[in-house]
Amino acid sequence: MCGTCGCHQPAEKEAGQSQRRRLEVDLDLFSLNNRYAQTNREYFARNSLLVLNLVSSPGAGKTRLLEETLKSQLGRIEVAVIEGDQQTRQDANRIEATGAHAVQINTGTGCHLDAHMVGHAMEDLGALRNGILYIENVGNLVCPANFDLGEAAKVVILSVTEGDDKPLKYPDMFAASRLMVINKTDLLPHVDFDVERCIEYARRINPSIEVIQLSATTGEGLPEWLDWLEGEYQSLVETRIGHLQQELDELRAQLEQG
Ligand SMILES: Nc1nc2c(ncn2[C@@H]2O[C@H](COP(=O)(O)OP(=O)(O)OP(=O)(O)O)[C@@H](O)[C@H]2O)c(=O)[nH]1
Ligand SMILES: [Mg+2]
Repeated sequence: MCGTCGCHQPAEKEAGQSQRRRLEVDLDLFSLNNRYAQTNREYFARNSLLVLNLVSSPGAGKTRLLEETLKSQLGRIEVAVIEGDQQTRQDANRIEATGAHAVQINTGTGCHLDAHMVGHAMEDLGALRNGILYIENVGNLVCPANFDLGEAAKVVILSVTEGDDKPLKYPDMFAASRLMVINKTDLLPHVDFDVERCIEYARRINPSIEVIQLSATTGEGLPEWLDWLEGEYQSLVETRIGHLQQELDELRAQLEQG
């Protein structure tokens, strides 16, 4: 049962005052989260960090994809990972085995990370700037959709063993994501998963969602994912340079006037 977002509540059975009270609590929770998310976003922008929130069902391959990604990026790009799981530090250990810095957050009964938890985790990653921060959210295709962590984008990972109907059944997550990664394509010959149908469903929910198909295990499709990441990082750097240039121009103008 979720201890924090109230997603376990049978809302349709509630009525009158208790339903209104529940709505007020939810609104408070989301507005508080949004304030922390905004603080995180400003911190990430000041430190030129591209922050991606990886969301999926349990076992879709988030950690495996991160392991392969980090092997390719370490030494070229500053990277770090925040790991969210209910229990254990198994995923953080896997990430650290690649040589990357990882911070594990255990949510206990909670079914998602929130912006406050991420802000605290940043205290352990204080030296990280000018790079990419990956946040692996708790494996859950429902609640993480509703919580802004201050990230640049959510990336939903769907593995072909889960069924091609997931975008229609869990629309909030696909609506909230910029990119859908279809993982475990090496298993396509063995499962009943129609890639085109899945993409059509996802775009019915979110017409602008981007799609990359890959297998984290065989490496097929991985270059496209790495190019996407580096493209996102490059545009963040260019935006940051633009802002700094603007600040410099304003300062120069002030000095010339005074
Ligand atoms: N065949 C195949 N297996 C994969 C692929 N990617 C991941 N796996 C396997 O799927 C299982 C789950 O992978 P994880 O990376 O632990 O999944 P996760 O999304 O991080 O799981 P949670 O953190 O528990 O939500 C592991 O046995 C992986 O080796 C893939 O592309 N192909
Ligand atoms: Mg994992």
